[in-house]
Amino acid sequence: MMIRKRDRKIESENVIIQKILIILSIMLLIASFTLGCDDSVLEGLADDDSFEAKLEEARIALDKGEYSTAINLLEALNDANPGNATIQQYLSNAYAGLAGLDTFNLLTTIETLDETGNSGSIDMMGLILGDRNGVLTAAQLQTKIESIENAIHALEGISSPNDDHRVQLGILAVAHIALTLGDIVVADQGGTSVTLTEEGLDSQYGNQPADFSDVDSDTQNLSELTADLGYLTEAITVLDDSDEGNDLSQGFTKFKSGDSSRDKVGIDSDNNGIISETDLENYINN
Ligand SMILES: [Ca+2]
Ligand SMILES: [Ca+2]
Repeated sequence: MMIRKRDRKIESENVIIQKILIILSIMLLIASFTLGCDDSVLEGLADDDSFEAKLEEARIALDKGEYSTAINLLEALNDANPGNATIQQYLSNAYAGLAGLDTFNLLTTIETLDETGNSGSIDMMGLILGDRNGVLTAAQLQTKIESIENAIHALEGISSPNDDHRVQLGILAVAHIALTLGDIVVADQGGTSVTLTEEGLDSQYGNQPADFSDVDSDTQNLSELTADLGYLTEAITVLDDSDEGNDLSQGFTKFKSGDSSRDKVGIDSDNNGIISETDLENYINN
């Protein structure tokens, strides 16, 4: 009897340890998705009060949505500490925020992307970056493209990107593709604004097929769009492995490769890993 009791005690201790381990691994998972709040990266630099204080100041500015302040602080920090992944990620957050994309709160942004409806279409970005109908002026397109490019370049500077960085880069890539396509349509059709939704872009052309052969190559920016496609593909791989972003990975996959249930082609309409002028025309036309 004594032995059985002890067995049972050991058994119940094991259950408790298992529960603690499960809770710990859930906490770790959450922590990996809220890297913005992770202070462990500061460990080696803890004795540098001014560095830590400035980084904290930037973090607070990011959290308040004071992106220009954050950029000024972080650009200075980045110059003084080249190659620091935390600074580079924060800098990317700040530039993305300036464009209207809150990558500092990555999980919230993932949820918002899921909720913008028409998952898999350009609408998920148009409705975040534009007004409530997805409308952006030509001037807004220019400044947002520039900010998103700065946000992408900041992350590209990270030598060993982790999963958070890859997801962030994928979201930025979709934003960059959407804004660039809007810019191409404005260059092609004239006008002072564009509705950055599937329906809005389609309505610009009516029954006429889109033809971008007369849009200059700087505006089309095809090599950067192909790089975006690569980042999008990497983000899908990361999101597929996480429960958090499963809906988003499906939306991204449809945006990339098409949605047969709606007879809609993807932004890489022939799925060859390269974005061509024909891909962009096909996306509008089909
Ligand atoms: Ca044309
Ligand atoms: Ca292609």
